[in-house]
Amino acid sequence: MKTKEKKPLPAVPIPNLIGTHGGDPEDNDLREKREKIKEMMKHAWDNYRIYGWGHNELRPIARKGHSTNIFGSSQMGATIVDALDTLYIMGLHDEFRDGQKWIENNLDFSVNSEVSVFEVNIRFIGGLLAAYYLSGEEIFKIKAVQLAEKLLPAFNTPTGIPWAMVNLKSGVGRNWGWASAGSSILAEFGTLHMEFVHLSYLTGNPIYYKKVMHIRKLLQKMDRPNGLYPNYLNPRTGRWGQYHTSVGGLGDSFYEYLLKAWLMSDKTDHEARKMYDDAIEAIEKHLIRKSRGGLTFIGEWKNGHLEKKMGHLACFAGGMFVLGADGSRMDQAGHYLELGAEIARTCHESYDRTALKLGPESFKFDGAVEAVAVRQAEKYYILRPEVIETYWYLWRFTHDPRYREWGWEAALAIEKYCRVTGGFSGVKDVYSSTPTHDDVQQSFFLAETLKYLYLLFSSDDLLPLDHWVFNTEAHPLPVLHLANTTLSRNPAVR
Ligand code: DMJ
Repeated sequence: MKTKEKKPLPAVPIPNLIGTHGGDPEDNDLREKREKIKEMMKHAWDNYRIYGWGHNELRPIARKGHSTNIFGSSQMGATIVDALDTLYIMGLHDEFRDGQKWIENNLDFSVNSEVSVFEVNIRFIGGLLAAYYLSGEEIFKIKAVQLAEKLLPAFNTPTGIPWAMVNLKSGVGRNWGWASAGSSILAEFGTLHMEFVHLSYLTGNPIYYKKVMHIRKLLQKMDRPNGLYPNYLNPRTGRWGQYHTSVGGLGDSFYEYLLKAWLMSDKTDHEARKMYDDAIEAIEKHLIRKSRGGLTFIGEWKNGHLEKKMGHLACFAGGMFVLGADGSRMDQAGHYLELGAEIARTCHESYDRTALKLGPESFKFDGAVEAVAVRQAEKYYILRPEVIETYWYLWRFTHDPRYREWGWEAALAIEKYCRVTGGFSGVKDVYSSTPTHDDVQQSFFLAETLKYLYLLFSSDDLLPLDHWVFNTEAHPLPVLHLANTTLSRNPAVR
């Protein structure tokens, strides 16, 4: 390791960390289920360790490394970083140490590689910060800060809204070619807040905090059609692109981070809570409907028209609604608990109405069609976590046994149809009883899907929600007990 990398960061008071271990469930049946999830994690990790080590992801059938453009052109060990905290809470200590060693010796951000700012933030910075808080190992904090420094040039735009991609070496940024009118994406530039606040907290350097607060202030000043945030914003002009609003892809985690900014600030960041409440009110009014068959769904708003289609990604919102119930405007806690439960039921139906009992990427509500994918291109399942994530939040807040039952159904289906000798793979068509595999083991399967399943069969004292807030990649970050506006109570910032 270079000496530069050993530069110590200022000492800051570490929040009181509660519930980092254990969570042993109360009865045998639950213990067995939890053990099974741990075994699935071992299978995913061990095969990645053998066939994909250091690559970003694994091709479990070809048994070799895999990557996509979000990680750039270099081998950054995305699966290692994303999996660390899951290994930690499962007590897989040898595997955790193996991952740590790889990070110490190999994880290098001085590479000529163009990465997604959002993906690298949620998976790498989020993963490294969570590993740091859980284990106390300084190396994770140091690496998180080194990477964050490399992301900062992405904010050098006329508005301060960051580019979607940045070259880690040159600092040159640009946007996705497919995004409306050269725009940056709401769910990308709006999903930096949690990690950046923690970076300022841990380093004493306010720059990260300033960058994300600038984004917030700019958004607050803008007009919103029907109170809705469009998914596209041009970083050169500061104008919205296409009027498309969704709680699924392109919009999703922006809303999640407004709520979680408030929770992470020990409920002192009232500005974030207000933005969340306003946004959710408009979403309920314009995007949420009940189907003829009585299923509540979240559609997509496109240029004044509601498309009755819900993505797997939007299923996370069931969990978000229950997480935000306490503290809601005019004490509508009961309403949001109910809404979260209805979304969970709809998403469960989208799983139940398939041959594999795994949900499609996107499903429709159109006449007789309810919660079913229509286009072939929307029938795939790529090991995504959102439905299980919602089951887990519903379980924590209601203790209704149905959520554990539904989670177990999903775990069995993953085991039956996605498990292959060399790991776990997505499937191309959930309506076909003889699945074709896509041959990708996504890093979020280890970071999120298996973590939420493990937590679902653990007792609530493992990572309790009044002390931990999960980033959008399921990396737990502790609640910070400081005033949201100045960070002034952090001695390192004075
Ligand atoms: C994850 O990388 C994150 O949850 C992100 O917010 C969107 N979805 C993927 C997994 O489906």
